[in-house]
Amino acid sequence: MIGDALMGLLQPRKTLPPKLLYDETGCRLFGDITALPEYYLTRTELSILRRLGPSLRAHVPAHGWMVEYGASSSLKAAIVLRQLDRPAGYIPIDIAPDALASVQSDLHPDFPSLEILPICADFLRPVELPAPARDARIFGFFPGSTIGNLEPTAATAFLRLARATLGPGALFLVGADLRKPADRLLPAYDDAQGVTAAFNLNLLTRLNREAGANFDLDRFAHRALWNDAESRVEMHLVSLADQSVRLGRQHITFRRGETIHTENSYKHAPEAFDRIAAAAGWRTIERWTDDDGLFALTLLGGTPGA
Ligand code: AVJ
Repeated sequence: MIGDALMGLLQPRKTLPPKLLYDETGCRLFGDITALPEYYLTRTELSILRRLGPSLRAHVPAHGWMVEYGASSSLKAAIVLRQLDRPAGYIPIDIAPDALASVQSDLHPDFPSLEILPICADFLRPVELPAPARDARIFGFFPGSTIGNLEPTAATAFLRLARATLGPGALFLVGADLRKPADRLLPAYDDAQGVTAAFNLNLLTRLNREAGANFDLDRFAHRALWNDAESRVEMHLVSLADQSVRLGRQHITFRRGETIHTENSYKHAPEAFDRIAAAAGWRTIERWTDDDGLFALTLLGGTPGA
């Protein structure tokens, strides 16, 4: 972890890997973010998922297996599984072993005959499905707009990898936030209560605790900005002074106003999303959005030969 952090902080334009945001406190704060009035993403995605019903069932074969990328809670899986035709199995993939254990124990009572085989892994690396799922009809599920954290080339690489994991006949339902005016986007990443600020700044608290750093939390501030050319919201931590910070044995200097770029949230227009998916061998079968066009769930299927 120190290695990852240090590498980013020694670049001319300082960055920290977004996955470091999600320690225990970070996960709790992100949970708080999803309930904020300004953070429309989670609540909008849930409303779309709840209404998929027959239109999803028309595409997904009975007795299939669902594979979920980034399964940190059972909420969305339960909503989707309930709308599928007698699903046989469910494979949640997540890096957090505790989250996986509670997903399994939360789902079991409601789906007693569903075979649940969790995989603890970083889904940006190749994952092999367990034997019972190998000859099954596979339905991949990647909710939450997590794909928006990835630059377009990385998103394509991920989707290509997912296609290899899920197999040529698989379907893949991917949630992604849509492009929209900055005055709607920015409050979602810079809320009035300061929860997102606490989430971003917690990264420094974590480095102080786990990487022997001495960031002064009063000398950095949260900043969210809309990068229109890249079509993404960026989170930064701005240095409020000229200062030097220790990280392990290194000293890192900051000029006043210099930032550490901590996260990107890409907002793809539907055509842009389709292009990214097509470059990875997927074609768009159907797309569901809310009435306000805030968020999209896109059902992908394989392109023959790709
Ligand atoms: C978990 C990546 C979907 O980008 O909206 C929320 C993370 N960062 N507020 C997002 C996040 C700041 C979130 N994702």
